[in-house]
Amino acid sequence: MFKFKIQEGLKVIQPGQLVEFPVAQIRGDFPILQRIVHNKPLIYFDNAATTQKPRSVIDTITNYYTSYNSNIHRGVHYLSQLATDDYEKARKIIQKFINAGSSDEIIYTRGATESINLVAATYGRANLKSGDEVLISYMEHHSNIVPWQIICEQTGAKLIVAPIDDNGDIILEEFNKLLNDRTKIVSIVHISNSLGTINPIKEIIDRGHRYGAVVLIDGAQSVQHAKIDVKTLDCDFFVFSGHKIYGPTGIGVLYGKRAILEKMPPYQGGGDMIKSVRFERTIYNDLPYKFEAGTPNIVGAIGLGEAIDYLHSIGIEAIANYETRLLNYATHVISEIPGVEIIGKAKHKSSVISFVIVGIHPHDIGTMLDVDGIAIRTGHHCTEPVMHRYGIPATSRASFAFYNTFEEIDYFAESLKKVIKMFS
Ligand code: 7TS
Repeated sequence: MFKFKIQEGLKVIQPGQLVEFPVAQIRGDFPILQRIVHNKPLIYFDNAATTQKPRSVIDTITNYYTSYNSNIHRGVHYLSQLATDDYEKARKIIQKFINAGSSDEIIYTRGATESINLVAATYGRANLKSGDEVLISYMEHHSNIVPWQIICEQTGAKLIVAPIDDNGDIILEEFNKLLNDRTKIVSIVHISNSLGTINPIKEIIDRGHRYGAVVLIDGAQSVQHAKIDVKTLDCDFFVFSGHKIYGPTGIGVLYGKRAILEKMPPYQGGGDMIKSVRFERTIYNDLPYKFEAGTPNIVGAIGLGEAIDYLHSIGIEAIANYETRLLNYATHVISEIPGVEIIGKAKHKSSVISFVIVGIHPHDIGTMLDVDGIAIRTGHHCTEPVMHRYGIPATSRASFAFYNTFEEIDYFAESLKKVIKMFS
């Protein structure tokens, strides 16, 4: 079925390196990759939406429910202690993973979306006033636009949007011009989910700080592809989702600098986020529990810790290297298909390829590829302003993970050619 173009792929990209990455072995770790879809082997190219889970994560979840399911922090009994230990162990794994100074700076949330909403609703509400500005970019996911719109509406602050160029890069000169003493918050995506652009976040963070702004980095598309070090970056907040990093859905992370988190009011009220409750006055809990009201996603946190351990077992640098070669190869192969236009041609890109084909609606492309067992995403990818910027309603998007192969890309390209032929 596959046209083995691996040698060609290597010639195009980095000769001699492909064999070093044990992709066949890695694929064996992901049970779902053995699936047949519409009588074809599944080719899963929708990794920017959510990633598949390795067996170790699935087993961890099963083991939790079969042997020590229990609520945390509240029980003296054995199971509760086991659950609490693993839940807190995962927090330490996450702390090390992004090099936070303390596990108290790791807040569990439902995902990147909730993490940004938390910052907007607490830090934003407490610190923004009429005339202040929140600076974002044109390539933000809706979850890094709408929470700021809501809080700007409530506080009288203004949302300012830095433009992007035709390649999908932030125009840094314009970004710099938009920074001023009124800028209180800068909130920028690290890697764009619809364009693949890798933003120069260190430069953006440093510039934001020069004007006294706090800087939030949306790492939903970056932690799984690149080593993150929040201390070196010096960002004030960093957010990501567990399900995009081979962990479960419904769990995510907000990293925040301790000094800032301590001053922030709580997000939601309820159990666990308090030290004591009197009708006259409630004393809030210490970090990180102040922001974790109610019974959390215990198994989600434990599963996320396991997912990070799994990533470590492969090595984030090896992953990044292999994914870059997949991206370069796919870019080369797809660019050669007449009629296909890639949207998002930034110099520094992650393993996302958005494209349009003149005369064929992305939904038709997605549906026809699905018949061949290929899962891609079509639509605006929750980045409607990006679509408006390029004057298109939607794109087709193939996004790769380290379990994808060069052969899959070949098969995808052949399938795409069939789609074009059918519509021509
Ligand atoms: N930020 C970015 C850059 C994203 O890509 C996404 C999700 C989010 C935030 C929100 O993450 P969530 O886990 O809280 O939903 N992006 C996508 C996508 O590209 N396709 O489906 C979800």
